[in-house]
Amino acid sequence: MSTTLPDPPAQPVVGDRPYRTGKNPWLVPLVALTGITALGDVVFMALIPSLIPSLVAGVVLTLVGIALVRRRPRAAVVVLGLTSAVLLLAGLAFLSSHLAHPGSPIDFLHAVLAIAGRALAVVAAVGAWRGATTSGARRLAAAALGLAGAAVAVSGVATLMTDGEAARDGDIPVAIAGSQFPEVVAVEQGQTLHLDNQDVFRHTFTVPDTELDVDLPATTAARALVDLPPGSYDVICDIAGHEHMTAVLEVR
Ligand SMILES: [Cu+2]
Repeated sequence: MSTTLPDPPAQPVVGDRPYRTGKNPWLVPLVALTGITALGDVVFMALIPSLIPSLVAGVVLTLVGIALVRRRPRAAVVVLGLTSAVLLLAGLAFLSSHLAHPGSPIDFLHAVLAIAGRALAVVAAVGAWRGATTSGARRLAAAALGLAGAAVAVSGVATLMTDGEAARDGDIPVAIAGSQFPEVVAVEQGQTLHLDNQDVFRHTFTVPDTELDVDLPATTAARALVDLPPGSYDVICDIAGHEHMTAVLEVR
């Protein structure tokens, strides 16, 4: 007489490795990278303040992916990996302009997080999908930490190095704070504005289709001659996500 043991429960297998939450070393960095990147997007939108549709969609998909990790790890890897890849490609052009202006600590840190965080998340998703080795996951985590440290250092140094132009007698003071211009800026032709950006983001003071286009890194000031014919001009901030920043420039 013999007893037969029941078959062990089947495990989904990717490559030659068991594919389970507890066993796949890439799921933790994948969740951490996508979670931190999504949190960065939320903080960034709260600070601007403005909702950016693609980032909102990314945050929602990231939450869905993280919620799926325990029960449906393969689906979670697909959702988190694809969301990171699409947002990375979609955001490159817009984010690279922020990388080129490290004088704005918030914009710069967000750009680093959005580009590097998403690139590393895509790597983690590929690693999780293929069930790659633990040492690879550790190297990825080390790379992410090193990058974050370097980004903070560059941003801090760049911020310390930026300074503003002091106002001179006769300048018209224009304070930019809370991502808002004064509603109306009134000057006489030939007068000079003293534009004081008090925010921790970059702004511009731009009158479209004219020479008046001043770049204002975070917490800096700049003087700008108004050499426009008398009239009423729309002023904008030419930064993506700052479309709500408008003013009227009255030139007499
Ligand atoms: Cu702005």
